Order: sequence, then structure tokens, then C-alpha cells
Amino acid sequence: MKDIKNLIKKYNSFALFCHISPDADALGSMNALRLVLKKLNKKVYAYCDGEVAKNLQFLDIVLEENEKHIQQVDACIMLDCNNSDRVGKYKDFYDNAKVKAVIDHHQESNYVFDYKLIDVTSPSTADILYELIKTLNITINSQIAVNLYAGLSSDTGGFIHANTTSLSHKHAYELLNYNFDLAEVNYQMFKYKGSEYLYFYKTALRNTKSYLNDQVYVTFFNVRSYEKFKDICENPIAFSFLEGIDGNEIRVKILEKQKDEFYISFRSNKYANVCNVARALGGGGHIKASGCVMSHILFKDMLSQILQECEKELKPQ
Ligand SMILES: [Mn+2]
Repeated sequence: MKDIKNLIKKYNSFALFCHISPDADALGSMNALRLVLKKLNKKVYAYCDGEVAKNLQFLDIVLEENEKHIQQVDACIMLDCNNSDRVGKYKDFYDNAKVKAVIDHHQESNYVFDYKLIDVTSPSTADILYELIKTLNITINSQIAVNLYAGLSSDTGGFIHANTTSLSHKHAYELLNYNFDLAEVNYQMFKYKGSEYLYFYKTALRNTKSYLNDQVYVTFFNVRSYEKFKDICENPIAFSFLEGIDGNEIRVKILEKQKDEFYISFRSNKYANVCNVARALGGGGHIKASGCVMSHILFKDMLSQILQECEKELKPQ
């Protein structure tokens, strides 16, 4: 933490970056730091390769488009990622920065930074940043607080994922003292859906079939339905409405992104190791979330291979 404090003390102008397909932790952390640096009378510009989703407009983030500032600032800070591959179209700018810094909670890459604050045990970048901000001599206002709250609550799925700690709750408890509309923020982050979701859910339910005594659900989007709901299909939480149904252990999502090319992802509920399933089919991932690609195969052959591998990971009933 000292490292980044020195960086902030030493330099006067900064460019901030977060990862592509930005979530609330990426945008919220970046915007909170932008506001803090402004309070410290620093020049600061925030860059992001990607749209701010409609439901994150409440963060009131100000993004800079003009790239010329990047070459002029003293230092560049990357947030919620730790490799320049993750900042999309700003990669070359970041690679050529005079001074490179990072604040993050993801598994470390080999990328070399001059200033570094990475804590892989932290549930969010916002949690790390909040601890840092508390040591700086500034008054936190409600806008800074709401950006930090958005980041830390988003990465814990609203304080329900296994990464949630007592510290997450402590930080939230403290930030709630800064008077922002909590119900509205939670609505935007955890409930809001575009109107097209009704049609997406109808299609998804129609295309979900249950196997192996309801222990495995398979949802299939063929080329046509994938094209129709592409954006929603790519949202990892769009299919979470199938999560937690009693008796179900594995959820399989198959997206036919091109004719005969199937992008398959696996999620397990409590115990099944779906990394083994994906590996057996040429992919990989984590114990509870994994994926693979299968192509030029008959659907029924693919399905029987998938179910065969899933069955190996299920407890005998
Ligand atoms: Mn994060």
C-alpha cells in the first residue's frame, strides 16, 4: 500500500484504465480513484475500452476519449486487471507509459509494474482501494462511497458468493454512512434487466432439458436463437435463473455460435467437479465453472458424450 501512496504523492497527473467488458468493480474502482485524485488536486483521465452498461449509469463515470493525454501524464494506473492485454484498445498506450502502476485482486500475471498493489485474497478491487483511500487525507463523499459500494457488492454477487468476508460487510457498513440510495443501487445492480429478457427466458426455458434424474440441465441455443439473443447469452449471469433448484447439480449451456460450432459451459451447484468434465472434452477451467468447444459433431453424439462425462462426477443416487 505504501508503494501506491508514494506514487500518488510523487506524481501530479494520471491516466486510469480498467478491463474490457467492464463490470461494476472495474468501473466503480476506477471512478472512485478518479474522484479521489481530483480531490488531491491531481490531473486525472479515465479510459475504458467498452460501453458503460445502462444499469451502471448511476456511477456517474466520466470517461476520457482523447488519447493524447495518455502520453502526457506522469503515470498510468490499471485497475481490476494486471496485464495490458486486458485494457483492449489502450494496450499500446499502457505498454509505453513512463510509469506503470496497478491496483487489483486477480491472480498475478508476469507483467512488470513500477508500482503495485495486488491482493489476490481480496474479494474486489474496490475493497483494496477503500483501505487505501482511508489512509489518504481526504473526505470521502457519497459519490466516492457509491462507486466503492458498487464494486465490492458486485464482485461478491451482492454478498452471497463464497468470496464474501466479514470485511466485505464491514466496508459496506462503513460506506453506507455516506448517504446514497441503497435500494436504488441494489435494484440497478441486481434486479434490472432489459425488456428483451422476457423473450430470452421464454426461449431459454423452452430449450432447457433435464437429464440423469434432473441432476443435469442442458440449455441449448442454436445458431438462430443465439444470434437473436447474442448479448444476453454472453452475459455469464443470464442463465443463473436455473441455479439452486433442488436436486440439480450440473448446468450445461450450449451456444451454437456458428453452424456446427458449439461453445459449451458447465456450472456445478455444490460438489461436482466440472473441470474434469470440460477437460475430458478438450477444454478446462475451474472446479465449479468450466468450458469447452466442440465442433463438427452431431448434436445427439455431443450430448451423449457430455452426459457420460457429467455422470462420472455425480454421486450415485
Ligand atoms: Mn474485480
